[in-house]
Amino acid sequence: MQNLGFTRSSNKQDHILQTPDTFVRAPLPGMLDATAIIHIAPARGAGFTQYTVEFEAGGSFIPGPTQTFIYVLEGQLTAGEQTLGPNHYAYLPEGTEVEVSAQDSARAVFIEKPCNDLDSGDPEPFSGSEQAVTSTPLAGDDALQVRTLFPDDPAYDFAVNTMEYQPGARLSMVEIHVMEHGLLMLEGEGIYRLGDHWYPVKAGDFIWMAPYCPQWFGAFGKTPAKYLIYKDWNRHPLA
Ligand code: UGY
Ligand code: MN
Repeated sequence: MQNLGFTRSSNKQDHILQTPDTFVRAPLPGMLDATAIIHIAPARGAGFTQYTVEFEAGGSFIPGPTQTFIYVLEGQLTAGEQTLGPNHYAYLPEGTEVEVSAQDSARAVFIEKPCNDLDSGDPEPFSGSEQAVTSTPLAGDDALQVRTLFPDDPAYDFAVNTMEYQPGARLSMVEIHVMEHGLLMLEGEGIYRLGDHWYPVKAGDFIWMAPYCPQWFGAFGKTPAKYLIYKDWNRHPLA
């Protein structure tokens, strides 16, 4: 498609908006009939990686030894003993070696973070279905529901949540905080404020927010907007 150099994607000092027209695919070690879209990595200053893996039918991937969170977007994956369908997730602690494979084509988010373990205990593997998690309203707003996918346990040094906004719902404040975010729009659309820019965003878009990036979201359209969001968590900033 000829777009004459136009894109909604943007790469600013404290944030990135990456829209699907600018996604670049490349294989990673351990992949067979699969490819990765690396959304964010330490090369850009992040403390984690987030990428989408696209599996062809029969494709497989053995992630590296870093602790890894997997969230299935489409299709079905087998990870070791487990079968993960759409909206299912799994966490693999550091050092786990598991082959992730797809009988038919599938897509999944992979998030990896070097472990900051201190003396907080060993993180255990877990898995689940996002839809089975009870949601809680953010700051008492029933129109903005958060699902926390990680156990509430200091052994885990990052968190991944989903946030679902009814049309018209919005964050009650502009947040500015030390944690960074990797965010994938799963459904719907809205306006994201990042730094001093306001971007129209929709399902399929990826956003990275550096520490202290001013951030705010408001949903529009006729259906809910929902995103998957990573943040570093549970550790002192000097750790
Ligand atoms: O968890 C968060 O910091 C979340 N409220 N941030 C965001 O949605 N941009
Ligand atoms: Mn935030």
